[in-house]
Formats: sequence, C-alpha cells, structure tokens
Amino acid sequence: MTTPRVAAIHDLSGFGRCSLTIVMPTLSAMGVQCCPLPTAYLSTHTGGFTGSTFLDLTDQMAPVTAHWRQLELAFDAVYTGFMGSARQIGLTAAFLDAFCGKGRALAVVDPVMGDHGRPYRTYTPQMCRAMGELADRADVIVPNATEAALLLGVDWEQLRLDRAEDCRRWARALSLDGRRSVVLTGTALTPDAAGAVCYDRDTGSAELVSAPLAPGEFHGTGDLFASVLAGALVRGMSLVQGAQLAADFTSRCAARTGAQDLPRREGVDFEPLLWRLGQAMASDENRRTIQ
Ligand code: PXL
Repeated sequence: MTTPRVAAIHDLSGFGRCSLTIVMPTLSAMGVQCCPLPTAYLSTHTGGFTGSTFLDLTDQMAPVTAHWRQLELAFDAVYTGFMGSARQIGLTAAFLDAFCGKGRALAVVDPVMGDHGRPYRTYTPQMCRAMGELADRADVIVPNATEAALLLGVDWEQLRLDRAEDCRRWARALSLDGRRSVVLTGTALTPDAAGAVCYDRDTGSAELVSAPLAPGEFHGTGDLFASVLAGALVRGMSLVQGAQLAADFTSRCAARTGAQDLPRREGVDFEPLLWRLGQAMASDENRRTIQ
C-alpha cells in the first residue's frame, strides 16, 4: 500500500497539546504522511494559559498553496482545524478549492469554534460565518454540539444529544441534504458513555458509536478524535469504523490522563498509547479495534 498523505492546516502551539502537536504524531502512528501547513505559532494554546505569544503565519498560506500546486502534489485528504482569523479561513477555503473535489483529496473540516455552548474568546461572529462557508466545502465535518448549533443557527440548549433519534436527526440536519458526511461528537445516551453520531453520505444512514466516559475533561480531546478519524478514513476505514476507533482511543487517553491527575490545560496524555493506533492499523481487518 502506498502511504496515504494528508495536508493538515492547523496552528502549532508549543505547549499544551492541541492542533499540530496532536495531529502530526497521531497521523504518523497510523502510517499516514502528514504535511503540515501551520497557520500560526503560539507558545501555548489559549485555553487556560494567559500571555501566549502569537506569530501569525497567514501570509505564508497562499505561497505554500501555490508551491504545492506547482509541485503538482496530490493529497488523500486535507484536514483543517482551529483558525486564527477570518482571512485564514478564506485562505484555507482556497486551499480546499485547489486540492479537493471529485477524484482528489477528501476535505475533512473540524469546524473548531467553541465548546460548552460558547464560542472560544478569539472567535468573532464574522469568523463563525466564515467557518460555516468553509464547512460548506467539506466532505466530512466533525463538530461538537456547540459547533453544530453555530453551524445550524440554533440555540445550543436545543441541541440535546441524549436520545438516539434526536442525535440522528441533528446529524442529518448538518449533512446539507446528504451532500456531506457528519461525525457529531458529544452524544451522551447513558451517563457512563461518550460517543458520536455518524451520518454517512455514501450509505445515507446515521449510526451511533460510543466508548466509556472518562472522568474529567482535557484540552485537545477534540483534536485527538478528529485526527484519528481523518487517519482512519485515508487508511480505508468507513466513517463509522473510523469514528469508533476515534472514540475508543480518545476514551483510553482521557482515562489515562485522569488517572494521573494532570492539569487540564496540559492536555490529553496520548503519546504512550500511540502504539495502539499502529496496532489497530495492522492490515488484518480483525485488528482494526483498540484492544
Ligand atoms: O484545540 C483547539 C485549539 C487549537 N489551537 C489553539 C487553541 C485551541 C483551543 O483553545 O487555543 C491555539
């Protein structure tokens, strides 16, 4: 098998485990080549730290896109996440237009905008609108409940994810009439499970996946989940298989982090478990589960 290749458009935050410091090792562990296009360098992520440095790399985005086009690079997927400005989101949309489409790269957009019912403090309404336009180009989106509410323009309180039928309905509503696949995270059908609902545009079905809910909440679990999903899709797994793997792995990493009582802002302690992703990717179909 040739090594699948993913272009990853995210920021690089030096400390705190999120975005590229999760995306790159996770894709590598899954046997996927990751080509990063860093949108900014920050000393830390912005959740729980103050005074982070910020080196804006937006001006590099169009030249990198042009150089990669000139080289006639082809990607199996383009995977996008956290954005720093509306301009960055527009340049990311231009990148998708350059590399994605029928017979070309799969566009996997994690429409990172917020959590717990609120946009992140750096996300303006203009940015949220631009993120909606970026997500319109996606083949697969991976929103949490807050981001789903922002994309749909509904009140977050309305978006209850504790009944299977409601979960399926919201996932279908996010699919733009079946044009894109959706993995909506944050489903909670029982108090001891965390999961996602997957609308697969290829099959037209909406299915639920879940894994044990780990106590505590850690920075970067959304990035970890979406990275595993993106890796699984380019390794040929179905949307539901990929989401189940992502749920299992994220659950294990969160449980490990919680057991050590690490500060939430330092992020999810995933590195010692990466070998499990390599194992799950072993060619034997039967081993495509986390054991
Ligand atoms: O995990 C999302 C994320 C990515 N990058 C930066 C962040 C956040 C969330 O707070 O601050 C810089």
